[in-house]
Amino acid sequence: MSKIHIVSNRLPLSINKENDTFNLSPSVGGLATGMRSVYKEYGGKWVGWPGLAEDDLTGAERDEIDDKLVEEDCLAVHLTKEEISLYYEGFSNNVIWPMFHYFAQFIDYNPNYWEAYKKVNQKFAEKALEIVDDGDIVWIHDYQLLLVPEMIKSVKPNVTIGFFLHIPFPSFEVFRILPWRNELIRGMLGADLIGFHTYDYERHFFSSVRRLLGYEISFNEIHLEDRIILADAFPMGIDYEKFENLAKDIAHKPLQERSELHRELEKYFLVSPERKLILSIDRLDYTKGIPNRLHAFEKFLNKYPEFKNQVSLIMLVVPSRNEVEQYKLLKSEVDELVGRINGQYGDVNYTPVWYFYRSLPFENLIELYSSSDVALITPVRDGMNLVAKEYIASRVNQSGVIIISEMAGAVKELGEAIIINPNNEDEIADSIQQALTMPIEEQRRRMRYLQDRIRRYDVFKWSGEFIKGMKKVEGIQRNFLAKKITPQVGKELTDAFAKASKRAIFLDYDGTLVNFKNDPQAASPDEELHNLITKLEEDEKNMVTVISGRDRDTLEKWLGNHRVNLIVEHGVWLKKIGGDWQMLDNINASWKPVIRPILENFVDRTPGTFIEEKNYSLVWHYRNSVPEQGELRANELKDELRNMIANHNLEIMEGNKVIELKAGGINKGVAALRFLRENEYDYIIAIGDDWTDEYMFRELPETAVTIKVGLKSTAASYKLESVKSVRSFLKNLGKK
Ligand code: GDG
Repeated sequence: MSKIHIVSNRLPLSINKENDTFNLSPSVGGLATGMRSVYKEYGGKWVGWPGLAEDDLTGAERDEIDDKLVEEDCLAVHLTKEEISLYYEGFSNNVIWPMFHYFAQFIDYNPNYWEAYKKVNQKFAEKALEIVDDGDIVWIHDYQLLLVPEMIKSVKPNVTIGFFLHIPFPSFEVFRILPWRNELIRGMLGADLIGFHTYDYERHFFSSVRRLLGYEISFNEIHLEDRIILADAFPMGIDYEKFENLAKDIAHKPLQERSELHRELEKYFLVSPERKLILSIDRLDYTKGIPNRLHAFEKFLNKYPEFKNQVSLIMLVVPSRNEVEQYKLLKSEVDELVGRINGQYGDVNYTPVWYFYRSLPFENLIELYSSSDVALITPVRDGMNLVAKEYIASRVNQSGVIIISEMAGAVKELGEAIIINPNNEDEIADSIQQALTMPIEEQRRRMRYLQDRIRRYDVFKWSGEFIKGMKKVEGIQRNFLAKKITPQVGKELTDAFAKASKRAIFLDYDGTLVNFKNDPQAASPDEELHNLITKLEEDEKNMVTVISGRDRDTLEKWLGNHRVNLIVEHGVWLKKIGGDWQMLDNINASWKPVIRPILENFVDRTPGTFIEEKNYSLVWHYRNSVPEQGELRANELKDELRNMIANHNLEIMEGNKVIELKAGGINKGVAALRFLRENEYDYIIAIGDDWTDEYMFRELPETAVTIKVGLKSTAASYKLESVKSVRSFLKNLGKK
């Protein structure tokens, strides 16, 4: 069984020094809980930073920590203070964090951060490579390690890599601002499966992949030169039972055993049974919408004065990144707002906002969840938000209402919650009133649905689904690679070629012999290609035919000096070696003036597109358009032409970023067969990349060697990944 290893910025253990020895204790976070079950079950290791600066440790202390971690199947990546400051606090938290949460104004474009980020990502990758074997699975987590997938893949291509992003992926218009955007995307594309919390983050990622790197995406598959990658949404869950069980225990605890916090909460309700509590829990972060929440609560008290003395907001704010300027400013803003509200609306018996600026033990957290009537979650951006799910799991009597921001990933699964826009204070104030007055039957009805859903898709299901995804992508890649010409198969093909005495060689041009260029006229043959063709044509046993959708003049100009046959415009024209151009069929072009204005209209409406006119066809090129718009317009165009093609006996051919209209019944398959009828061949080989070549692959006799360039599904018997691999394959044939 293949092992599954985890790589994340932090190891799932906290290290404390007591009496000169180091003790490890497990972290309680959701990721640690979910992943611990995974790497233990699959016999893998966890690679990450232990949380202490390397410069604060002696060599012996470092070894002691490493040994203790090994017992827990963990491997430490040690970081110096400088690395922590530049890679973690710098690039991760002052560049990626604000950027991915749409706070571009807070980005610190410090090139030293980027250099450190690359270096430390390399350290993580190297540590992982120490333990990863071919066939293993590696699951990498989060925004601190975006470059690690590629760093591992480039060294060990036979390892399956999963990457999960815990924060949002921003829209392309925001992501493009980053100077290092291409490198980051390339880093992520080292993975075989890329997971996001929601489909929206996934589609933003696709859009950046398309626009920055030009890769094709069909459904949720990204087609790289030599691999297929899957991306998908996996909304992260929580350890539901842990919260539910502890909440049940707390509910049944005798009074004298309850914690101090719990007793304080009970006292609050003793004043009047009508009293209610609203709860919020988050790290002190500008993404969490803490000031928005306070403003809205103030508005609520002002608008609904009957709730004064009856409702308090408990705000647990966990200190975070307190050295950073924005966080310091936020802290003062929150302190001031809390002071203002308590000053204005409070009295000796009533505190409107209970403000805890610290973190609390897990048990207290559950006490807060169980005692609060409403959870008020108002982030301006949040990848998921587990607090919402934890509140649901802790409501064992099924009362309670969630108010949640539409900007939190969790909202997609919480349709029964009250959903608000975090910038709309009036709406939040009214929602608080609605939540506080919601009849208990209604609360239970909603809570039951929420609990069913969150219980089902818990953190174990989440990790299980992600692992299933990694295995699925392994299968897809195996299928796609099944037809790939391995060195062994390549040798068999060239040996058979060597034995043959008369060989017909059909070669498509664009995407097969040369790479696509933005300007089709710029794809002329280079010296290597000329030499390659010369080598093939010199052998009397070979009959080389370049079979292309190109027009006559271009191919004649580029290849006219070679001893090759040319079939162009997908089979309309043939020029045999030493002969003149002849038309293979009697075709008319009277339809062109009717169709051309339609294509022109599409050119006008779609920047970057243009028309190419051949003798017997018209082509609309959209390679240079905005990719999504190009695809959309291509579909519109096909729709619009569908009615006209029957009347004119035309055919629509969809090539690589082109839509071509030409007379029906003519294609590369028909042309190749007709050509073969004139002579006997004992070896036929055809190589092509797009679906116009599929006609050829289907029509040729079964004994023909048909080769598709690229990874898409095909009728051909074999596949080569790229133009480069076609050239080296042909070079080997040329030696025979
Ligand atoms: C990132 C994304 C995404 C909070 N205070 C205390 C405490 N907590 C625990 C909560 C909860 C966790 O911290 C916070 O989880 P979130 O999901 O709200 O946020 P981030 O930590 O920023 O996480 C986020 C998440 O990754 C998972 O993918 O949801 O969007 O930003 O579990 O219970 N725990 C204890 N005491 C506290 O005072 N013990």
